[in-house]
Amino acid sequence: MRYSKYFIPTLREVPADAEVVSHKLMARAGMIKKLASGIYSYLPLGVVMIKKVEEIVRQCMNEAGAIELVMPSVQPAELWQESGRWDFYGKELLRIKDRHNRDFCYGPTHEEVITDIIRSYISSYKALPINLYQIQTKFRDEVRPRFGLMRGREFIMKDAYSFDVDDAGANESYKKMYDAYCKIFERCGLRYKVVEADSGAIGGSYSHEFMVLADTGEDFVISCDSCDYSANVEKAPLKNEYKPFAGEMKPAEDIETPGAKTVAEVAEFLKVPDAAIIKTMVLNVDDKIIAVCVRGDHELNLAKVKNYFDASIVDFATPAEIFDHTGSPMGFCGPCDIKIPVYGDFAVTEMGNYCVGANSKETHKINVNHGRDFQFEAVDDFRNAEAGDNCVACDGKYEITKGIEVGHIFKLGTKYSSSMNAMFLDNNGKRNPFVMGCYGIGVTRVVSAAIEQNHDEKGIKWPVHLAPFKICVLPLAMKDKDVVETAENIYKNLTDRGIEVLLDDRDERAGVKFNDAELIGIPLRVVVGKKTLADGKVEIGVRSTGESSETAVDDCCEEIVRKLQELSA
Ligand code: 9G3
Repeated sequence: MRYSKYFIPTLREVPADAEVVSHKLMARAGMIKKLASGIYSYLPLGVVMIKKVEEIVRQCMNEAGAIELVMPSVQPAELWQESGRWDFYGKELLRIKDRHNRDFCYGPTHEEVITDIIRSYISSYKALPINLYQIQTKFRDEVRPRFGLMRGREFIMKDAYSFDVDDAGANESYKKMYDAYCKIFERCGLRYKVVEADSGAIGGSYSHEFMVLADTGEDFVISCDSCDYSANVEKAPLKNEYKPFAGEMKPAEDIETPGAKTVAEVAEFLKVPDAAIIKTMVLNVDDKIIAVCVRGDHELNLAKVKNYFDASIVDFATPAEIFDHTGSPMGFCGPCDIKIPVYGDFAVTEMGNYCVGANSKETHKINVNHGRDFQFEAVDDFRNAEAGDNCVACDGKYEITKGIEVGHIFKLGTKYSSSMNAMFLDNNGKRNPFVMGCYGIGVTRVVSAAIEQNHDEKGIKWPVHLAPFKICVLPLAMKDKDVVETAENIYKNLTDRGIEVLLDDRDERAGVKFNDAELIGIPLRVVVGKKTLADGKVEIGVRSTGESSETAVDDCCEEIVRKLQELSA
């Protein structure tokens, strides 16, 4: 490709709203351009990268026996009303009306559409299992889109759906996708971890997330330092290894704590550690108001609360709900003398003589003890796991790393087939709902994640197999006939070998050409300058190591092919 005939609008400056390096570099390297919040145009270099990831995904999905189709991005409300999800989702579901004033949504996912397709054509177990997938644009109206393509509102997803006769079959389909995903991320050259995940609102018996390890990841991955257990922090379970408090219970006492509200402020005021305070969170669990107590230095895990109560919606209670049910203003809730059931995280069982909110403004109770001053309905695992916690699977310790979720696979059970009456006749002639699985990969997010893992201060450092161009040829003096002719010959020689080459034939200074080549991350460069050419030589530079060497013009193509093979190993 000739730079002068292509379109790579590189930028010196970083867009103001770019916070993470992949967003900064994709904007500066002329790969994306923001149209609106969370909505991006994929410029030519961005499209090349997206197609490379799609190609890897397509190959592995086809090898796993999945079949490609494409479903519409605009979906009729009727299907979502059948599945019961039309009223379940809030503002995240972008709803639109057509000219006849009929309700539609811009597809955030396609369980309803694929189930409607299957129920129209498949009615016998003989046609199962089947796995259909698409690579398609999705829209989710995220409340805070950020980090460029990492968390956009419009994005490209590969979503696959499997249909089996029973749970055993569904497990096989799930395993095939699990293995295909490992192959996909290996071929993308990504360092990733598979973690047990919380299957969230869509039910199903289990799910796994594929996490690319990167500091800018928004998800927290808990992994054991001894065994290979790892899980999303939403799911990572904790052992109940706490001994009940057996110390002497001191008399409880209300004390004024003016100006102290947060755990840190109260701990400071009372000169006690955070761990000697209990936080009482008032929650709305499917419209039931309850309280959950966790130790002051721990974090409540809402996903665990939701799973414990098998609830659809769990949220923090509003100030009004808190006042109605505890008589307390926000921030002073405590477990004593309130009309709602109180639950506790395992860790609070070994606490005694601790401090809690007194359910009145700027007042706390000290030397409180459960069993005497209030009762727990139950204690269970309600907090986030942390680094240093004991692993549930062995006697190792948990570690915590940040990850970018690039893939998520779920067993769905019959959630959609039952609600949408998608049935097949089994080998006894009995009607059964399909047993489903669904499998997503964030294609545009994979491009961001690859840059998060492959960059330096000069720009992107594409691994060879992902690079949009393997080599760039940089003639430094566009007015010098020898320089231009030599560069053209090298460009032609390499292109004729089927290698993706970018010839920077712009009439620009050397520095501009070097900077752009480094910014867009091309693995190898061939510099054709007057001085070295006078000795019949050109210079070959390696992006990943910064090393460069001079080579005779006649040998340079062989040398480049050798270096490419070296880098691809
Ligand atoms: C919605 C909106 C947002 C959503 C969903 C529905 C996430 C929704 C879960 C999934 C599960 C799998 C197939 C591919 C892999 C993931 N966010 N999910 O269902 F209406 Cl607004 O999408 N779907």
